[in-house]
Amino acid sequence: MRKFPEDFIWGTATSSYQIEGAADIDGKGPSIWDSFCTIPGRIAQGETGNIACDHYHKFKEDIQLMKDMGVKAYRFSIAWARVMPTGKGEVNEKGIQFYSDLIDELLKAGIEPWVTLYHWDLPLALQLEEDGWLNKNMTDYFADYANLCFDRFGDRVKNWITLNEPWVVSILGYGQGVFAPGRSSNSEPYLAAHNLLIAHAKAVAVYRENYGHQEGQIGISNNCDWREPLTNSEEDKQAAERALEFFLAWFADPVYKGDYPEVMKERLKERLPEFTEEEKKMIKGSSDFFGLNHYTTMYAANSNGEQQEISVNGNGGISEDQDVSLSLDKSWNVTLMDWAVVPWGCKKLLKWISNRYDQPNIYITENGCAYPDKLVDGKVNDQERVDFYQGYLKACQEAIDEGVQLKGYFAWSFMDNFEWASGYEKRFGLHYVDFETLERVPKKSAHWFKEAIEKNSAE
Ligand code: GBH
Repeated sequence: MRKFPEDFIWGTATSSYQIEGAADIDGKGPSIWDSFCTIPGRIAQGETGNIACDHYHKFKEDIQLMKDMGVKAYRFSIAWARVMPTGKGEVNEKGIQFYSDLIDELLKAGIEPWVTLYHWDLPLALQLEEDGWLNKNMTDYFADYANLCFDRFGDRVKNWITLNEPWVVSILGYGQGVFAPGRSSNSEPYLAAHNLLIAHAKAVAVYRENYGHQEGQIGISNNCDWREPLTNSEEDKQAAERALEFFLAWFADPVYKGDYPEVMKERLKERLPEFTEEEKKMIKGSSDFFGLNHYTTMYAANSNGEQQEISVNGNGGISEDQDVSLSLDKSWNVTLMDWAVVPWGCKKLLKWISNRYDQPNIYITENGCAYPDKLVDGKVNDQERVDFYQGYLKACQEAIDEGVQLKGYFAWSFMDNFEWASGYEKRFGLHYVDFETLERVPKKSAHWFKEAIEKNSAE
């Protein structure tokens, strides 16, 4: 049996707004997601994260379930507005206490905390008073907030992720408007992304300058789906490459090479902001590892100027800027999100990253799938999810065999939760959650994952 490296990190992941609930208790301030969910028509069935999985009150039970699964690491995010209700200045000690207790409980269970500072739930005050990520001031507020987290939790937290998926924040939040703050523009995504990158780099600088003695690692998690050329034509190959550059290199090139990809500069002209020389220096090298969230694959073809409609599903960016049209293969299985299950796309993406960025240490900080799970006689037989994980993890093993420095893998998600604009219908969990009783039940996939961890293999 082929095994993962000895020190491979097996983990599972969640985010604050999707699981915590307790949206306005113990001094928490409102976030842009609290506000976005109140707008009619934005969220399926008008759902909200007000209660979600009530993890705020059930975290000990949840950590016990993680321990039962044998995970070595747990990736969660801090709700900025829980620790800083208006996003700046005043600190909410009860919020600090919650995360402090969570971290202590994890360490007691032998589980390493991997903490994301920003998984989309911006304090509402920063949106209303500062215009959110369109304002450069945000970069300093974020660095101050990061400083607070390093100061209070860094004695125990050794793995930090500044931002989760700035692509989603920019494209879905400022381009397509399907996520908070719900803006639609063809230039704002590039400005929001620019400020997000600078905010990330400032937080990393704070960590490295003031918290070196904590001896942790810090990085950013970007999402990218694989783009496979539709045909062997040179045009389609270039289209697929271009799509990956607009998707991932948009964020990763600044971090690894110090600037945006040429193709984006050429095509976007003045819509793409420029980094100052000082900013370039600060951003280059600002990630100790390559955090990757990966879900699916699509074919890419040169669209020859034929404009694709902007998909509300998130199609890899603003398509007319890329001049790429995307499609699926009819033979591919799809999940409940209509995302295709293509394990070889994961392997190809890992190799693409490895080649382009000189073999960085990579952690897959999210990978997973939604299916219409049913609880029957106290059990959930989610064989499709077992197959999904087995397929993707085998692809990871192949990538490692071919030289990719993949150091860990976090399954999304630990439990069913608030799936943003899709509400609670789309279940991504290894644990089933009954949203009436809030009872948690390990699915078949949780049992399978436990065995894979024990064997240190997906075979
Ligand atoms: C992650 O984002 C989030 O970090 C997490 O909070 C969320 O719960 C989880 O995914 C599941 O959605 O329509 O075929 O073009 C996922 C980012 C970007 C992945 C868009 C899929 C669209 C595929 N997603 N991409 S397609």
